[in-house]
Amino acid sequence: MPANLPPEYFSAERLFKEAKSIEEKVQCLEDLISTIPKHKGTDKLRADYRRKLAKLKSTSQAAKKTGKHSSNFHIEKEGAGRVAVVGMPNTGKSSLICKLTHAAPEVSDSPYTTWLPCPGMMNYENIQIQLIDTPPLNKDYFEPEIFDLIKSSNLILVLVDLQADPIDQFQTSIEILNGNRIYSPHQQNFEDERKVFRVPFVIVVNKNDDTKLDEDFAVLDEFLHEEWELISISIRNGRKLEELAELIFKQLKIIRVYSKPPHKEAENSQPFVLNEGATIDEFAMKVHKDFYDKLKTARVWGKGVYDGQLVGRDHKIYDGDIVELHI
Ligand SMILES: Nc1nc2c(ncn2[C@@H]2O[C@H](COP(=O)(O)OP(=O)(O)O)[C@@H](O)[C@H]2O)c(=O)[nH]1
Ligand SMILES: [Mg+2]
Repeated sequence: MPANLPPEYFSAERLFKEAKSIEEKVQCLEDLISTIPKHKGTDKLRADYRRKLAKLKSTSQAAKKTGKHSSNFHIEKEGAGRVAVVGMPNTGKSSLICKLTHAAPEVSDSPYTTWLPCPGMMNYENIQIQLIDTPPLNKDYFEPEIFDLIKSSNLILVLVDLQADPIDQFQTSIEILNGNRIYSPHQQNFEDERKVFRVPFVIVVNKNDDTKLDEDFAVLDEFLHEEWELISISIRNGRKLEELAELIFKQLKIIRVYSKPPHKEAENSQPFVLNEGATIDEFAMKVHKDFYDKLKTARVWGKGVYDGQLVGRDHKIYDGDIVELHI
C-alpha cells in the first residue's frame, strides 16, 4: 500500500467494499480511482484498480446482453487486416492510433492510461486497415483476453521508445509475447509448434523526433536489422508515418484485385482484398459463390499477362490486377 493516500481514498474504498450490485461497484470504483493521487508510487495501485474496473465493466456489459457472451476485449474484425499495436508503457501506442485513425484513445505521460483495447480504422490508399491500441505489456500481469486479441491479428507492431532504453524495451516485449506463445514467423521456438501462434512482428522505434536521434536509431538498427523488420518514426513530428503505413500494407501480404464486368470499365474504387499468392479461383469465390461454381474462363489485365489475356482458374493474380469473370 503506497504511503500518503488521502483520507478520501479510505472512505471511497469502504464504499466500494460495501457496494452490492455490479453497477454500484463500477461507480464506486471509478470514484475510488479518482481519489488516488497520480505519481510513481501509486502507479501499481491505480493499474490494479483499473484492471478490476475493466473486469467489472465487461461483466456488467455481458450481463446486459442476455445470453450473448460479450467482453470489452472482443472486437469485430473489420477492413483488409487487423494490426495489434503493442509495447511497454509510454511508447506511443495510443498516440499512433490517434494519428493514423479517427479513434481517440487517451494519450498521457502516465504509463497506465490505456487499460482496454481500442480499435480504429486506418485509410491506406483505397482500403482500410484495423489498428488496435492495447494496454501496456506487463511481465507481472496481463489480461489473458488481450493475448487472444493479439493472436487474432494479422500483424503486430511492437513499439519501443528510442529515447528510453529501446533495446531493453524490445527484449522485454518479445519475451512477453513469446511467453504467451506468440512468435514472429522467423523465430525459433522451443515449445510444441502446434501450440504456438505465428504472427509477423514489425519493430516500430518511436520518438525519433529529429535527425540528431538518427544515430541512436542506427545503433539499434545495426543490432536488430538482420533478424527483424524495423522502422523508426516520430509520431509527434510526423516522421516516416507514410512509410509506416506502406510497411504495414506490405507486411500484411495482401493484394487488391478489381472486378470488371464484361464490356464495362473496371470497378476501380472498391477492390477485393485477397492474400498474396491468390488465384482466379479464390477471387471468384470472393466475388460470389456462383462465380466460383460456374466459372468457365477469366480475362486479366495486370502483371505478367497481356491486356485481357484469357486465363484459367489456377492463374495467380497480383496487387492491382483487373479481372473479368465469365460464367
Ligand atoms: N517526444 C515524443 N513523444 C511522443 C511521441 N509519441 C508519443 N509521445 C508521448 O509519449 C507519451 C506516451 O504516449 P501514449 O501514446 O500515451 O503511449 P502509450 O502508453 O504507449 O499508449 C505521451 O506524452 C506522448 O505525447 C513522439 O514521437 N515523440
Ligand atoms: Mg496508451
